[in-house]
Formats: sequence, C-alpha cells, structure tokens
Amino acid sequence: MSKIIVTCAITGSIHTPSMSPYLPVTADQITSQAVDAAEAGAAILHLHARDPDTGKPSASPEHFAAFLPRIKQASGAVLNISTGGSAVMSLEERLAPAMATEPEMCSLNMGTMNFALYQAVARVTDWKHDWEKPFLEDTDDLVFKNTPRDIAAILRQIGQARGARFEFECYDVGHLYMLRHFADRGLVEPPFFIQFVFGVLGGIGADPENLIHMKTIADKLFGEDYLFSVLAAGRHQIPFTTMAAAMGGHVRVGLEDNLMISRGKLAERNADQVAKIRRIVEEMGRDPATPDEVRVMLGLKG
Ligand code: KMH
Ligand code: ZN
Repeated sequence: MSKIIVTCAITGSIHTPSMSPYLPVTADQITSQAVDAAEAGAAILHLHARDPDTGKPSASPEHFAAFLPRIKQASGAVLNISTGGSAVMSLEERLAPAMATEPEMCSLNMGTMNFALYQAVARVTDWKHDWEKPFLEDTDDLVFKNTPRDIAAILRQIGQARGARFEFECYDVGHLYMLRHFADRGLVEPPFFIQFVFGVLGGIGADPENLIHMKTIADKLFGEDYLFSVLAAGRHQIPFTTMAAAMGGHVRVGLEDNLMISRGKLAERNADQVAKIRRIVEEMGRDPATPDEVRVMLGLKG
C-alpha cells in the first residue's frame, strides 16, 4: 500500500489548560511537542498559537514567530498554519499569522457552521484561568463563519498570492461541494488534500457510514485529483483514523482533536498519539511519508 501522511495538530483552539496539564501553550512547549511529534512520524504539523501566560488561543503573529522557525529548523516537517484560528476571532485576525510568513501549507475551513463544545466542557469542574469558562459556555450561539467570500479571500490572499497549499477542512458533505465549486472557478488546483472532520457538534457525526459516504462523494467530485485524510474528535480519533488508513486514506491526530491516549488517560505528549497511530498503520503495511515525500505528493513549494 502507499505511503501514509500523518498530520499532528499540536494544540488547536478548542481545549483549554484546565482540561489537561499537558496541553502545550508556551512557545517552548509547542516547539518541543511539535518536534517530538515529527520525530515520532508526523510529516505535517498543524499549528495554532496560545497566549503563553493564560493559554488562551492567540492569532498574534508574534506568538507564532516564537515557535515557527524553531520547529522548522529542528524538524524539517511541513508546517501548516491554521486559518481557522478560533471561532471567536474575526477573519482578519485569523489570517494575520499566515499573512506574516510564507507558509507552505494552511488549513482552510470549507463552510459556515455551528461549533458547540459540550463534550469538551463536560469533564472540567475547576478552572485555572478566568477566560476559559465563559469561552466554552458561549458555544450555544457560536457560529464558525466561513462564507464563500471568506473562502475566496483565503484562496486568493494565502493561496494564489503567497503560494500556500491547503488542508481543506470538510466537516460535512456540503463542504465537499463547496471545494468543487472553487476548483471549477479556477481558484485552486489539484491535488486537493481534503481533511474529513467527524464528531464536531454542528458537523457530520462520527458514524462509520459517514466516512464511507464522504469518500463516495469525494470520489465522485474529485476522482483521482484528491487525497483524503481523517480526523475525529475525542474518543473517535483512533477508530476513525484507523478506518481511514484501511481505506487508503491519511490520518490526523494530536491534542487539538483529542486530549486522551486511551480511555480515561490523558495523553502526555502529542508524540504519543503519533506513535500509537503509527504502530497501527505500520501493522497494516502502510509506512509514514517523510516531509519531503509529502511535499511531492501535495505539490508544496518546499
Ligand atoms: N479544530 C478542528 C476541528 C483550523 O485550524 O482551521 C479543525 C481545525 C480548523 O483544525
Ligand atoms: Zn486547527
């Protein structure tokens, strides 16, 4: 079977410090966890920043600059800068980190949606920082805004103008049609690296039938012109990435998507989740692609 692309999403903007003492928030923590994840087999590192004092998700280019060059130099991995940021940030804020650098790769969220975080909040009783509880409790009315105009702006400003390629985050079947629309308009060229996202409340649920359906429709819309990867929230992470690997797809793990390493046990490092999925996929006869192999597979500028 072909090489498998392992992405690791190091910290994200959903989980908060009270949920896990292992969630990296400072530049040193993000750097060391990212470099370890790359050593464990992740070829792509999906990156968000945090305010180092409070752990709050940050779109400050300075916070990104405190770790991006260090990770690049120490790992050689493909660095993928989030343009999703956090659902409470404006589009301008979300794009600032990618606009401040020359990213090889960025995420691009393919539709507007609800983004409720009930599961993430359920476990926490004691809050370390003042911002966490209101941030999480507000999600009943949270709209993650990614209109066609927003998507076109990202494709033009980050893709066409800066040469970045994308991890197209598709949280539902409709998002695949949105990507097809922009490909038809000529704003983006294949090969498309499509991240199927399962288990976010507001997007498609984590049921195996939905993975089959997402792939069936993606095959119909993109034929040979795409690669799919899978991420799933929380406890669905390893079952869904395992299914993706068995179907010839690619995988994303990391503390952005799931804080645990096994039932009831927090992951102490992102690298532990990478090592776990690596063991599974290697048993299936799939070898992790190196960063340079990924650059060829996805047509990155390098
Ligand atoms: N938080 C994930 C469900 C982004 O950074 O652009 C999707 C994500 C979004 O990684
Ligand atoms: Zn992200």
